Amino acid sequence: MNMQQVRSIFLSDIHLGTKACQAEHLLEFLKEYSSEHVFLLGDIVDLWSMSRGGVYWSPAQNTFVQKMLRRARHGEKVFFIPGNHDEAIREYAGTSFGDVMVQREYIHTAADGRRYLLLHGDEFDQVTRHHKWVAILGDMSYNMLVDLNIYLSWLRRTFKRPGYWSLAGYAKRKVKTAVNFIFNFEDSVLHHVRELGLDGAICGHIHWPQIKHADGLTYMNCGDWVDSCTAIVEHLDGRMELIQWNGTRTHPVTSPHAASSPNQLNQGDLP
Ligand SMILES: [Mn+2]
Repeated sequence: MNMQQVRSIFLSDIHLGTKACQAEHLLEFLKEYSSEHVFLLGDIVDLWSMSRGGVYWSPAQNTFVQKMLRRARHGEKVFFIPGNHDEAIREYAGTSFGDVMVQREYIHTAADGRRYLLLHGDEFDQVTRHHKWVAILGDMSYNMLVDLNIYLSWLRRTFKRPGYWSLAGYAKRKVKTAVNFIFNFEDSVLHHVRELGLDGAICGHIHWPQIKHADGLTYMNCGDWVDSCTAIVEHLDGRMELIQWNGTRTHPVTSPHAASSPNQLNQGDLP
């Protein structure tokens, strides 16, 4: 076994229990890295979607859980900070399952002495925080919109109304909203970190992998294992790196979204 030794691995938004979860890729990634700490930053188990009627639990998902328990048993420090999709586990903050420690949030001191707030991040998402129903509707709205557009076009033709309601125009406005959403989220997290006097934060939730430096602070987002297949690792000297898993660790390790400025986002890139 030729594993790369790192100090910490940060993972979020794995969404176990759903078909979308890319557990096989996650297992490949974990095979390549051994670490002193593993931090699971929320939405690890998607209790929310499971309770809405569909539990999908693959052998790979099972293996992931077993590997985590095993790593914890063998002396790696494994922390679980629940997110909004595994919110029920927040009740157990301060306790541990096996050797996996559950925390509401955590301050991690990196090898270089920098201190980072570890959190899931949903408390900084103004949409899920104040309007849970908007988030639920958001999941379904795009598909509904496409259906609606077909119906509206038929209606307009039937009643011989001029003009055409543009789905493309709507999508463009949605992208702008999504970009603002990401910026607002990142700003709110950094604002909180500054108030706490820390050096940065590592979070998840918005499925938008990122390492970004602003005003002497570092914002890091692990991304997810549904779509982007990304993780953050801390090297032995405290250097943080965003890894995009493409089946090999020799893949260039820049932000998967670094090439596209936020103004050039495609509809498919929405978090
Ligand atoms: Mn979340």
